[in-house]
Amino acid sequence: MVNIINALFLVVLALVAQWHVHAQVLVPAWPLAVKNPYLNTWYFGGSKPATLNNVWPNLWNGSITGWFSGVQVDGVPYRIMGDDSVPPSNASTQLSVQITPTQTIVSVQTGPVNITMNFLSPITATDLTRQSLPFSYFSVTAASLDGSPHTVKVYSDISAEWISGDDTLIAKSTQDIESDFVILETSLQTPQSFTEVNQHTQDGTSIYALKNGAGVQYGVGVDDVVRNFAMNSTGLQDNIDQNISAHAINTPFDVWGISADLGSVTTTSSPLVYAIGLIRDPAIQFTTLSGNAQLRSSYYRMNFTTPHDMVSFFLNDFNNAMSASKQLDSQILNDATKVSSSYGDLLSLVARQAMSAIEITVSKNADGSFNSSDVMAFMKDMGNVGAGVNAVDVLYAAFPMYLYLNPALGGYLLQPLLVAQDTTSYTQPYAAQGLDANYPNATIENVSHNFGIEQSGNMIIMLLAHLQATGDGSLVNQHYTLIKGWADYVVQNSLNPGPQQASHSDAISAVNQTNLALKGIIGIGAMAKISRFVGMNSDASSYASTAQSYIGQWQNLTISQDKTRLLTSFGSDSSAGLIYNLYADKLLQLGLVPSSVYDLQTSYYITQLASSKLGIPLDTKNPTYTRADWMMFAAAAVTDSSLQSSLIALVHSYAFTAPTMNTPISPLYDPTTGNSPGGANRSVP
Ligand SMILES: *[C@@H]1O[C@H](CO)[C@@H](O)[C@H](O)[C@H]1NC(C)=O
Ligand SMILES: *[C@@H]1O[C@H](CO)[C@@H](O)[C@H](O)[C@H]1NC(C)=O
Ligand SMILES: *[C@@H]1O[C@H](CO)[C@@H](O)[C@H](O)[C@H]1NC(C)=O
Ligand SMILES: *[C@@H]1O[C@H](CO)[C@@H](O)[C@H](O)[C@H]1NC(C)=O
Ligand SMILES: *[C@@H]1O[C@H](CO)[C@@H](O)[C@H](O)[C@H]1NC(C)=O
Ligand SMILES: *[C@@H]1O[C@H](CO)[C@@H](O)[C@H](O)[C@H]1NC(C)=O
Ligand SMILES: *[C@@H]1O[C@H](CO)[C@@H](O)[C@H](O)[C@H]1NC(C)=O
Ligand SMILES: *[C@@H]1O[C@H](CO)[C@@H](O)[C@H](O)[C@H]1NC(C)=O
Ligand SMILES: *[C@@H]1O[C@H](CO)[C@@H](O)[C@H](O)[C@H]1NC(C)=O
Ligand SMILES: *[C@@H]1O[C@H](CO)[C@@H](O)[C@H](O)[C@H]1NC(C)=O
Ligand SMILES: *[C@@H]1O[C@H](CO)[C@@H](O)[C@H](O)[C@H]1NC(C)=O
Ligand SMILES: CC(=O)N[C@H]1CO[C@H](CO)[C@@H](O)[C@@H]1O
Repeated sequence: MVNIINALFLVVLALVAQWHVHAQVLVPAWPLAVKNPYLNTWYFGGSKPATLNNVWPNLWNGSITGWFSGVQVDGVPYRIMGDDSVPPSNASTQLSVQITPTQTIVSVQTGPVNITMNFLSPITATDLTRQSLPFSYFSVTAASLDGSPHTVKVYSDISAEWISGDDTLIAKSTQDIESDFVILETSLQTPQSFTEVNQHTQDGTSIYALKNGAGVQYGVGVDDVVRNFAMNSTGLQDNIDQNISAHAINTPFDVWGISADLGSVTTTSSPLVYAIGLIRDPAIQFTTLSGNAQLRSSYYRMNFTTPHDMVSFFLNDFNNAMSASKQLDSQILNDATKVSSSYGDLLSLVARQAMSAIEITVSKNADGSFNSSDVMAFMKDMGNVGAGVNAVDVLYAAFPMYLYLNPALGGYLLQPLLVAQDTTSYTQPYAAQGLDANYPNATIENVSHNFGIEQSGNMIIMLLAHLQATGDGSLVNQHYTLIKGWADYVVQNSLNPGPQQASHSDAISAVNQTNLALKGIIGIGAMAKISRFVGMNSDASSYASTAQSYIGQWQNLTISQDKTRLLTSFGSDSSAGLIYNLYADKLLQLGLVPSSVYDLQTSYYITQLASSKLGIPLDTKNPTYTRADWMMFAAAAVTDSSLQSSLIALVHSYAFTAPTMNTPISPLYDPTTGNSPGGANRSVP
């Protein structure tokens, strides 16, 4: 077990060590409220980042999610977030930005005080209620710079851009104002179930909330009007504009704002904490080949049903969430630093990205109660990297993160794929690529494709990784025959993959890819262990000896004639590249691949370092193309720790020093320029 985790660390935990404390961090984008596929708002930076008070935050995909904040210090207004020239305000000066796995912290100077904004999206992978709750924290503290107290008033609002990708639609406003909380809610006047426009959900309700108390006021209405009131001496009037549903979201833009008068402050004793949420129910429509469409709810719905329940729990949980998040941040960064100094930075950037791609759900029984033993998780394809919902090759890339944080999550992600294919109506001999492409609809399709070895190998490898990390044999016991069918398929095809392709986005068209063949062979070795676990001993022996025989033949076909490296195509002695699937042999501790092979490929990567700016190509025939996730897998499978650090450092350079993009980082990039093909591809690295 310990060794498995160590192998994982190589992949998951290598990316940061020093915390970034700079006036500006050079990364493509910083996570702000990044909790699930639809509550996924970032600050887009890029190579010449503007300060947070000169830009609008964006949904991951690049459309504005209006979010404005300002303060009044001794009555003087300062804008601290958002790009609106109304109301007029004095310039605040951005002092520092710090990113940890769960927090993004921005400090600004507003005249005689420092204001610190903390954007916290907690990661609680073993607490499914908290993890699935679609809320993030935005908290604000103030500290006087001259030692004297100053009056501080904080204001913040969101627009209805959070609830629709089409701003010509009409929103409506509801609110729940009670003695304990101010809760402002917005949804489309006519929600459209399970529908997306520009990657936004069209059936959600956004929530902006603050604890109520002395000095707390709210206002809903036209942006300039509400912000003017909030930032001048009149203040918000607890007014809800009754005209919101008389016009489109953008004519004019309305905002939902809440202010708090902190009084005279030297140093705030506790932060002012806003909750920002985007709730939907049901969350996922899961459709099997029988046509049966199951409506599934987010896991947290078993605990909370009303916005008041959710907000009350979430805001009262802030101190606990903050201390647990700080603890997780330091655990991740400590583990990462043991691997390489630049690993922690990368994890700080991608931890929320990886966790926010998934939603954890439960089904309902016939009587309407929840079935708490039917947990399934669904991953949205966020950027064309894989193929669809629970894209099997994207799960494979992200799996180490889930194994590290809570391996049961991996099982919840595999479960719908297994259930959907374990029927007589699914007749492909290999595993499906995913559950179609129409998130939040998860639909199995009985279609043929060219990724049979890739996806079957991925499924078997992930099933064994999950089994080893959890000891939970329920998936492999229940679906043994299905999984064995995939194993038999890779037995038949791995040594002759022909035109089959590896992961959807590898963009290698060569025939007989050795890295793909290796995945199939490792899949056979993994199946031997699964068979042994379920007591099918003759299957186990047969798969084990096949895997042994194949790996010998594979070596003969894959080692270059001059014995300097592994080829990327059988029989093509000029081919070279990343053989990243070696990682699976390490992860599963199969010991299938001889150490001489690791050493050989390690020495090849060493020869490539001098000419590599940001990475090594997946295949040297396509020198403008590599993937950050596969670079990390390759790094995890080398036998030289200094090479390992160097490979991780290349990915770090791609992410941190050459941001040519301003969207959340994509795993696909040009290893010389850092550009992303198509400019937009992004998914869980
Ligand atoms: C956003 O999604 C659309 C498809 O809905 C796609 O065409 C576009 O490239 C994406 N943009 C980014 C920045 O990911
Ligand atoms: C103000 O912020 C800067 C940058 O984060 C920090 O160095 C300084 O100590 C802060 N001052 C106070 C009084 O908090
Ligand atoms: C504050 O702004 C509102 C909206 O523009 C305006 O009606 C009000 O008169 C302003 N109050 C002061 C004191 O300027
Ligand atoms: C309500 O909105 C409509 C459409 O934008 C506008 O014509 C009308 O003047 C507004 N009424 C009020 C009272 O603001
Ligand atoms: C949710 O409800 C379950 C069952 O009542 C309880 O054990 C769990 O602690 C609750 N979780 C939270 C975060 O309140
Ligand atoms: C709840 O889900 C489990 C797992 O899918 C299933 O075995 C069980 O039959 C379900 N319970 C009910 C009452 O449907
Ligand atoms: C599944 O698709 C294959 C073609 O890929 C087809 O031959 C087969 O009949 C389909 N199975 C069912 C049950 O529809
Ligand atoms: C999901 O299915 C529903 C029908 O049940 C449909 O209205 C909706 O457009 C689908 N969503 C997507 C993203 O295709
Ligand atoms: C793929 O490799 C196998 C085994 O070496 C060989 O028999 C087959 O001809 C190759 N296929 C192609 C298209 O090169
Ligand atoms: C590999 O090639 C060598 C030399 O041709 C041969 O002796 C050996 O049997 C081959 N091994 C396998 C497993 O095919
Ligand atoms: C990257 O995304 C673009 C569009 O956003 C798409 O055209 C291109 O095919 C994608 N590349 C890959 C390798 O998926
Ligand atoms: C828009 C605004 O309030 N501007 C103020 C900026 O600060 C100076 C003095 O500190 C004021 O004179 C301006 O009115």
